[in-house]
Amino acid sequence: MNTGTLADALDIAARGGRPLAGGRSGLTDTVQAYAVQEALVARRLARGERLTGFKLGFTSVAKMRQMGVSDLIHGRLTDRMEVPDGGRLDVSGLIHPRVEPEVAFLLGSTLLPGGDPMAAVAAVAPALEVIDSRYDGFRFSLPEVIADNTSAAHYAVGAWRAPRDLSGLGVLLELDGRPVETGSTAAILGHPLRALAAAARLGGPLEPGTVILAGAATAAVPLPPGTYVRAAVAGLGTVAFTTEPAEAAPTTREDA
Ligand code: OOG
Ligand code: MG
Repeated sequence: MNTGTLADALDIAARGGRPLAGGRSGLTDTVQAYAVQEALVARRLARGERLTGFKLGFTSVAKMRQMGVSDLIHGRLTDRMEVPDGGRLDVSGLIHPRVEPEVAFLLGSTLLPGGDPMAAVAAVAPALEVIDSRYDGFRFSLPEVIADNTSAAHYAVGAWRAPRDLSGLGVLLELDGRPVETGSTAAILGHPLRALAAAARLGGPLEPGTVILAGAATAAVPLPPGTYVRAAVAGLGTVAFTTEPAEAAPTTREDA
C-alpha cells in the first residue's frame, strides 16, 4: 500500500471503530511508517483538529514486553483526543480500548534538541492515556504501530504542578477503585527526563504549550464502558475520568 492509501485505511478504521480491513498493513520500513503517521495526522488537522501534544511509546520494559517490541516510538496528540480531568469518555466508538498511567510535561518554552530539556518545562502532571490499536487483536510490528500514530486515541492530564524531580515515584492505576497496575516512574527509561530528552531529539523543536506524554510506566489494561479510571503518581497527584455506560441493548417486544 502506498503512504496515502494506508493513511486513509487507518483513518477509516479509527473513525469507524473497526480494525483495519484486510488485517495488517505489511509495512516494514520505519521511515515510511512515520510518513504514513504524518499523513494520518494531516487528515485530522484538515478536519479542524489542533495539535496539542507529542507522545512517546515503549519507554518502559513493561510496555515493550506486553506488545513484543523493543524500540522507542512517537506520535501526535490533538485537542479532539483530550478528556478533561474528572470528565467522561464515550468508548463505544473505539475498537478495543486500553488505558495506561503516564506522566506529562507541559512546555513553557521551545524544546530544542540538546541542552537541558527540563529548562523548557513549565509544569508536570499525572496522566492517563487511552490507546486503541487500529490493528486486529492489538497485534502489530513496530512500523505498523508507528503508522497508526502509536495507537493514540485519548488522553487526560491531572492538575499541572511546578516542575519537580520525577525519579522513582510510585504509580498506581485503578479501575472502579481497585488497583489493577502498580509501578514506578523509574520504569520510564530509568527516569522520565530521558523521555523528555528523547522527545526533544525525535520531535524537536516542540512549541511552548505542547503536552508531552512520557510513555506508560506499567502495562496497559482493557478499558470497559461504565468504569471510573484513576491514576495516582506519588507526590504529583491524581487524574481520573469515567467511561460512559454501555448503551442498553434495544428491547424487542414480540407481542401477539
Ligand atoms: C502503542 C502505544 C505505546 C506507551 O505509552 O508505551 C504507548 C501500543 O501499546 O499499542 O503509548
Ligand atoms: Mg502511552
